[in-house]
Amino acid sequence: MARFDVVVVGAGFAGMYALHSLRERGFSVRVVERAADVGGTWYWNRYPGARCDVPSIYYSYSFSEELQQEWVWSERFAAQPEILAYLNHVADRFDLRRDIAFNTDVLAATYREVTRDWLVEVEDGEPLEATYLITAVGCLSTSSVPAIPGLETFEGPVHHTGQWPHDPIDLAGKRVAVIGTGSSGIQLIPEVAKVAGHLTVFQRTPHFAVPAQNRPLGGDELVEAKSRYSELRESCRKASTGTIVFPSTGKKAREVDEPERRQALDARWTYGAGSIVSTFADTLLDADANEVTAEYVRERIRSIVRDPDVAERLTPRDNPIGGKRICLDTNYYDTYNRSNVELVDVRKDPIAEITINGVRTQSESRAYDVLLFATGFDAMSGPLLRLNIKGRGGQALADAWEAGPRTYLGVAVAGFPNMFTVTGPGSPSVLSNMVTSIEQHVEWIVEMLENLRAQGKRIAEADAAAQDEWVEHVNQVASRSLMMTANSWYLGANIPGKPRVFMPYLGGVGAYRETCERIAAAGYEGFNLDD
Ligand code: NA7
Repeated sequence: MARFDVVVVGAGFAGMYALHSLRERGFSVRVVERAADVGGTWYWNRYPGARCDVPSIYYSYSFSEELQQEWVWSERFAAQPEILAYLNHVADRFDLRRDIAFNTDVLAATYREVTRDWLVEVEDGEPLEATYLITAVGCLSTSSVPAIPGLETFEGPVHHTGQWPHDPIDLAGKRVAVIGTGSSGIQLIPEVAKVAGHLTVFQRTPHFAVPAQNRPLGGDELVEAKSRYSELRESCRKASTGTIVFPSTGKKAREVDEPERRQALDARWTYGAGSIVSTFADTLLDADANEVTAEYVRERIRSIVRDPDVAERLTPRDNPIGGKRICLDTNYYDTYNRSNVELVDVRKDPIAEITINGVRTQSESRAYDVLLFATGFDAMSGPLLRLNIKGRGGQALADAWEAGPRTYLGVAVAGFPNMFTVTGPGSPSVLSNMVTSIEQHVEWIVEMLENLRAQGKRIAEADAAAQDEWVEHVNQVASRSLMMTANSWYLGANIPGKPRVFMPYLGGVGAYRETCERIAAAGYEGFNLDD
């Protein structure tokens, strides 16, 4: 059986960097990846319009000065093909593929108490043994397709945005249905509308979207950023979202008069990106303050969408703005002014079934050639639970997390020695620039393994009491935010039966990094270390 110091699961941004860092420090590593190549999220989410919502200058690795200087981003927000090309470049440049087993899905990962190591069983391959298990599976890699009666009977192609085929799908002139209007749907819909003969969008909850204001990155802008890249990266590491955003006014919404309010919101609407949510200091803390920004966006929707009835259906009223992840759009609302686009509100007219040639709602049957699901993911805990992990005493992670994920710092789990979860639940992860958070986690984990090695220790396990305290802290920070009141995937609300627990840590990337550093400096406080 092949034996390694570390088995890493996943070859996206996190797994690739973990491999590089560990190898540089002399650990033997094998990465297992279920896809045929590197890229993670950017390998799978190839749907038309797929684009990052963090500026490309910041949504990239900072660990290599040469890499960040040589790579040329063409747009403010990079599209999926460019990010995937970047990750392929990284894989080539650092010769990563030789230690990655592709097309290798993990069936089970089991901690063996006698040998004090991990056994990783994979489909169609030899099992692997390793002292340490690092999960780098991403937060949004388990697609969720709703169980709609009759789905299996549909005779045309059916695709989910998170598992988009590699060969182009011909949508020209076709009758297309898109189900779901979160970030993925909002990016996909304008692209489909341009080519489809007819597009029906099945919407359950309207989401708030603001214009991305994407644009080509002028040569000067990139050159200027590169000339002070280390300073920009340092700011990202300290920032609460791990990226540089349009700064908040720092004022409460009700502290400013109407002209100043409007001017502040206009500035952020024109600038683009999600910073509209932080225009005022209390947007996510006070429901009345939240209404100020929410109403501003609602007014914008009404001014873009010509049919008042459609505009009203597109207007979010159920959730505070920012309660769900704000979507960045390019011509999303304007798409509903096209004559080939129709919007169905499935709360008023629920989908009853999918038939061999279409979708039947309670009031109407419509025929389609293609069905596209943009229905999201079993987020954060989903990708970890599908690994079928068993820890000390044969306890399944699924059982330990029956009432929702519990971790220490989002990086370790009591009862699961020598397992580390990159951007796991309980860390800032999806509330941040993922690349900043991934680098921080990987560096922290690798440093810990080096420390263990230097001390002649082999085992690190989160202490149950330290974990309880961390979970309590994560919940307490979340309880202050209006994000707790939205039915979002942050809370698992999109998956029927999933425990309602706020999974990411809202304390901010900068403060979280300081906590992790303090814990490391104190000899990995909250971990039980053993020889
Ligand atoms: P999201 O944000 O979870 O959006 C999924 C969408 O699919 C959302 O509009 C859901 O409505 C809708 N949905 C889910 N199930 C159904 C059913 N059964 N019927 C109708 N509509 C349904 O996933 P995305 O992929 O868009 O974005 C995920 C993240 O990726 C995003 O936040 C970025 O970080 C990148 P709902 O709102 O639940 O009523």
